[in-house]
Amino acid sequence: MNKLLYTLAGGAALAASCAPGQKNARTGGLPNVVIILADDLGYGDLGCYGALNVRTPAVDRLAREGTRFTNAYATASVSTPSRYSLLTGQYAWRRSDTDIAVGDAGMIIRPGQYSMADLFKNAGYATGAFGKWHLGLGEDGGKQDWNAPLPSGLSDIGFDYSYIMAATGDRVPCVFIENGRVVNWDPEAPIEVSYRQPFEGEPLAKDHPELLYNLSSSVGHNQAIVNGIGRIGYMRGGGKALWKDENIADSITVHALNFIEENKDRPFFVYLATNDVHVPRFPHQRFRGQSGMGLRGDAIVEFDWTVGAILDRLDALGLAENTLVIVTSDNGPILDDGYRDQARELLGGHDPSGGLRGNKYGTYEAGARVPALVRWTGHVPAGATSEALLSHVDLFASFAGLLDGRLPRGAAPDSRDALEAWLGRDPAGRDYVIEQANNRCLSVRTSEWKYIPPSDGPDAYSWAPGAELGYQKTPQLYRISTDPGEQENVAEIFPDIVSAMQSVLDNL
Ligand code: NG6
Ligand code: CA
Repeated sequence: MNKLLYTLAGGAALAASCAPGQKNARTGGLPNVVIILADDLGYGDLGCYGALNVRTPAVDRLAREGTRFTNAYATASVSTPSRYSLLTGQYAWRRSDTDIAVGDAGMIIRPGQYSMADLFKNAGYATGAFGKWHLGLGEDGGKQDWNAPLPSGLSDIGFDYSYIMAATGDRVPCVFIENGRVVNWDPEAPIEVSYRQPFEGEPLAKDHPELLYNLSSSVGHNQAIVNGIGRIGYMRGGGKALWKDENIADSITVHALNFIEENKDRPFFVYLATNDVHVPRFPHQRFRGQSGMGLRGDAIVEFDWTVGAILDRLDALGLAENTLVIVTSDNGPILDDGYRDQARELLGGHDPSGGLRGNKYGTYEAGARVPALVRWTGHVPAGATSEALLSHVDLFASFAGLLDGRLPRGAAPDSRDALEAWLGRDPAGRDYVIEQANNRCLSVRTSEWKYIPPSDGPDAYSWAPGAELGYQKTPQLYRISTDPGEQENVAEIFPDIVSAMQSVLDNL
């Protein structure tokens, strides 16, 4: 066995030998857990990661009071598979139905599948989900009746309470759903949704640019029009239930704050997935102009406001010390994601990728390497930076270790207990991390190398102008330790490393 493989095998054995009980003894009592998951927030988009122009004082405060990670990974460079893995501890590519979901997809995490919310609920926590869901709802994808309680939803996978958007800001239905029912449902305007055909009499964005009074589309987003913005998918009705994009962050944050307040006397788990900074970027008026980078920069300011509101409420309730807070992102950044919001033109030197190569969708580092900050006073080193290799897929088993909870057979099959690394105490972390691109190409990252296997796929997507995908017909190997920008492909110089890395993939 060559050295690399030996190390990989040794690492896995080590992880398996840690008994969860020891973890609990080391950490003491059980904290509340709050995960704040940004959308499309890049590795370089926060002040504490070197952002220019935009100020992010709340997240920067977390960096001072907790640990900031420089090698933390979402499992995928797009949303649905990334979120699926985080919440189930299973790699999304093991299933065929986990790619970017349409807005009327049926539930992807099946009732009966053991989710991260189940883990916390079974440990006595109150569990709440807020914001972007994008993992399907209901039993009958494409045929849900949005005018009635959905037959299955987040309460079937462990969430006591949920206040969510079904999919993304740019996909219909453009309504909030609270515990499986549309919020402010309007009997005068029953909701119809289709991803197949338009509804007669409903104007479409592609035919009526004059109706796009808030934001115009650059690519796609040319079907339903809601709030003066074109969307993906057809929709009719909604009336009073339709969201206003400028209020989305407020709605999500206030519901999370209320949940925290209501559950302040018992342990709680909050999964808060912001709409920021996904398209359509349309932050509230009070954030406009604050970054000097237009709507995308102002959406980062709005994201930071959400983080600050949560931290302030934890302080006010005296819960700051006993709450483990994680801030991270579902995947990397993209500038033009289908709306004319001048994200690229107004950068003013800011680099959303923080010096990494690539972007959302692709195989290169900026696709899945994301900001990650963890604060748990007294347990996580304050003001520290950790280079440990981390993957979101491990949060599940790490929390199980924290809770001393045993997992049912088959639960979270790809998740390893990496609690010590996530708490900033193990400087190494994983032996390798898997990064999934939008075409399902799986790359392997170790502390020294990044391997991208040959894969089919276009050089570019017509629907994501300017995005670099990195799909190539020949192997790519980068010595990431000395070439963090993935500039020099050394696959031909190190064939042994290529085959060792490929065998990691073959043995997954
Ligand atoms: C793409 C959308 C993009 C975004 C993405 C999913 C177009 C042209 N592009 O198809 O705007 O919604 O899907 O993003 O429609 S994610 O962060 O939820 O994965
Ligand atoms: Ca995303």
